[in-house]
Amino acid sequence: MKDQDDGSKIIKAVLIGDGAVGKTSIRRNYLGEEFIEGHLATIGVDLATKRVLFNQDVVKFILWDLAGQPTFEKVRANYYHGCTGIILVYAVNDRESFDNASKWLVEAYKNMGPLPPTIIIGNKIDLRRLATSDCVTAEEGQAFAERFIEKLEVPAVFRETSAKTGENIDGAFTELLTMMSDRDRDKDRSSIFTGQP
Ligand SMILES: Nc1nc2c(ncn2[C@@H]2O[C@H](COP(=O)(O)OP(=O)(O)O)[C@@H](O)[C@H]2O)c(=O)[nH]1
Ligand SMILES: [Mg+2]
Repeated sequence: MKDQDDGSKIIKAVLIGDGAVGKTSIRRNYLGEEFIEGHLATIGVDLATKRVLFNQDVVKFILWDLAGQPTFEKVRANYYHGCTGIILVYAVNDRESFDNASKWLVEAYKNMGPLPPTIIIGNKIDLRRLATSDCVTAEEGQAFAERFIEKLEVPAVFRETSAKTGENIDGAFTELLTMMSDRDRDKDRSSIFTGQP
């Protein structure tokens, strides 16, 4: 956790995943903004902030919303820095976005090293019952998350959401913030023993 000039704390997390899976919509829903039906591709990077309770402090939570297009890879690289949480999103009705999920973690790893607490989100569950092609199941999402946790030893949870109906969005962020604050507290505790800042 970083201190700003005015002494207040900030924490940062980054939204990653293919284009059009709903990253911006998830962020908007979390911030209480209305759902937009059309897709306006995020250009480069967007930022949103919210005040949240974090280890008994009110802190500024910064969410980086990165453009998913491969052409923005260089732009994205800067924004991973200093993030202590990841929100990885795919859409349940877009199998390719699920297949690409591990590529996103590889990109994050390239830029951050060992990964911070991560929430893996299967979004657009409201579309599952309408879908004509086969959707990614909750079991597949959970299995992917478990493989990831085991392989990289990262605290991670899997949740399914709808940014349209708002289902599970707040819960997903609460889980992420809990993992992030646990990690932060563990760090503080270990620095007491080692004397490291
Ligand atoms: N039905 C439905 N549509 C969604 C959901 N989330 C996003 N969308 C739509 O999917 C498109 C892409 O969303 P956007 O948030 O811009 O995706 P991003 O590129 O990942 O930021 C938009 O047309 C949204 O309205 C959802 O949970 N359900
Ligand atoms: Mg976007």
